[in-house]
Amino acid sequence: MMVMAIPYAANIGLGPLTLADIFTILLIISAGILIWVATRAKHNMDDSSQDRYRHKMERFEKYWILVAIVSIIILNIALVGTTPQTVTANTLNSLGVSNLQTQCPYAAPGHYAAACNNVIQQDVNELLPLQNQGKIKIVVVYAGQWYWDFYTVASNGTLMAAKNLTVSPNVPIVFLLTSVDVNHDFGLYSPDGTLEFQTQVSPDYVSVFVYQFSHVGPRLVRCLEYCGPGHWTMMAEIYIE
Ligand SMILES: [Cu+2]
Repeated sequence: MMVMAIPYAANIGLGPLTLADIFTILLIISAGILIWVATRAKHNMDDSSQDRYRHKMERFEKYWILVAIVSIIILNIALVGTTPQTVTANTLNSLGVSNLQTQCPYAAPGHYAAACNNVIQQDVNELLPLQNQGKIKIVVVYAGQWYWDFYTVASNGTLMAAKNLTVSPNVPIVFLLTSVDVNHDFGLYSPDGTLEFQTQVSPDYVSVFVYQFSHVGPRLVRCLEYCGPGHWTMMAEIYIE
């Protein structure tokens, strides 16, 4: 089987830990500059030196804003092509898939699942030939207060409830996710507690997310959007083997 590393940000050394490190370092630098500015601000300056001081600080402020803007631009450029949305779109495009539906017909609360069933089945039918050729694996996820229901797809397109969902590494998994009630967020953690990816799961909408696992082992799914008092119990496991 061909091993292809999907270039997620997390896979190119910009994972959550590194980003936390960068954030901490920037925080310390910012605090240092704040303290430096505060200790140099004199209370009892005469008018002319106060004017000069104000001008100096105004100039400094402009440079500081420029640093922030340039940093944001550089970070955005560095992440081009590696955001999950781009990776999902590129992977599907390279497989010739362009017709996936995401918007379900309008439904009243309590009827979201029924409204999205047809959309999910259409998407499944569109993806089915690829799964039957072994090029992808389809996983359908229904989220609700407070559970995750997983389904795999048989070769004829029938959804089958998966009690212990097991998928293979090194095959793009196409997740089709929807919610039967409120907004949830599908967060997937590797065994060492690193967040591998997360994607929004909304009622009346089908989220499409492509991910390829590179390591075997169990994964923990947690809800990352507060969805009521049982939110913290909303956990499930997926096995990669
Ligand atoms: Cu939730």
